[in-house]
Amino acid sequence: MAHSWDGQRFDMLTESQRRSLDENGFLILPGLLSPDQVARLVARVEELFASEGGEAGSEFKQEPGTRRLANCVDKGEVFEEAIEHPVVLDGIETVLGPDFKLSSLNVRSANPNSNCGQPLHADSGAIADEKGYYVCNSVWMLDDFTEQNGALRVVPGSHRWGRLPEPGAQLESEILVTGKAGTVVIMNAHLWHGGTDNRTGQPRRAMHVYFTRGDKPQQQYQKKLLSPDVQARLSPLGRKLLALDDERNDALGESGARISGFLK
Ligand SMILES: O=C(O)CCC(=O)C(=O)O
Repeated sequence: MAHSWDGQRFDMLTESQRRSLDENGFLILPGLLSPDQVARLVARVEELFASEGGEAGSEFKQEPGTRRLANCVDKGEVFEEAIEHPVVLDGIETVLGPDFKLSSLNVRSANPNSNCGQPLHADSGAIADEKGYYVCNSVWMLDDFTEQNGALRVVPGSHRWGRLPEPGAQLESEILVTGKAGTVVIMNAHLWHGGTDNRTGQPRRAMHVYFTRGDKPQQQYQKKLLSPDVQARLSPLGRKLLALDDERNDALGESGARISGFLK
């Protein structure tokens, strides 16, 4: 079945893509965004870095060697649109099942010539529980990810191991995820992964549209963070994805807020 988003039609994931996501823990979707969509996202991201300055990312975490933004749904319609991408939502549902919501929407830019490589980790330090997987991320490449500029590394299949990596773990089976700007990677966030050093003179920018299962707290409690204006103009799907009318989410409140896989 096809669905439209921002004027384009998209086919949903095939059975073989779903199987690959299930087995490997990630799925690379090249060309999901047009050059124009990437340019709009990059323009807004750079405006925010300029206006937020040293505060950028502080609603969540700041990270040496990088620039970060947090709470992005509140910071531009391009981000409100992003959370509704039908193919991304299909990938998230493949991992989490039908009961899921946005956990956070953050941006991470690996600085030029920086040792900003991250330890292998699972997002939010999450280990699948008796109901299964409960965190799933999507990594939107706003620049090409290359072997040199701080691409994502992943350990295929590690989401099925039911444990977290030891500090400093290095595995021969890890691979680098490269691709062109406009590629989106659906990533079971229990998968062991991390950013790598940027050895080029240009930033490597990515957007992380991060989801969690309905019975878990959001990393950033959206109902408290979103301005009344943004809340008022959201679509019914947007409200649902942000859990704005969800008493269960209100009860979970801020209990999971600001938990990272490794940043203190
Ligand atoms: O931006 C990346 O390449 C990965 C970032 C990541 O895994 C994180 O910040 O937890």
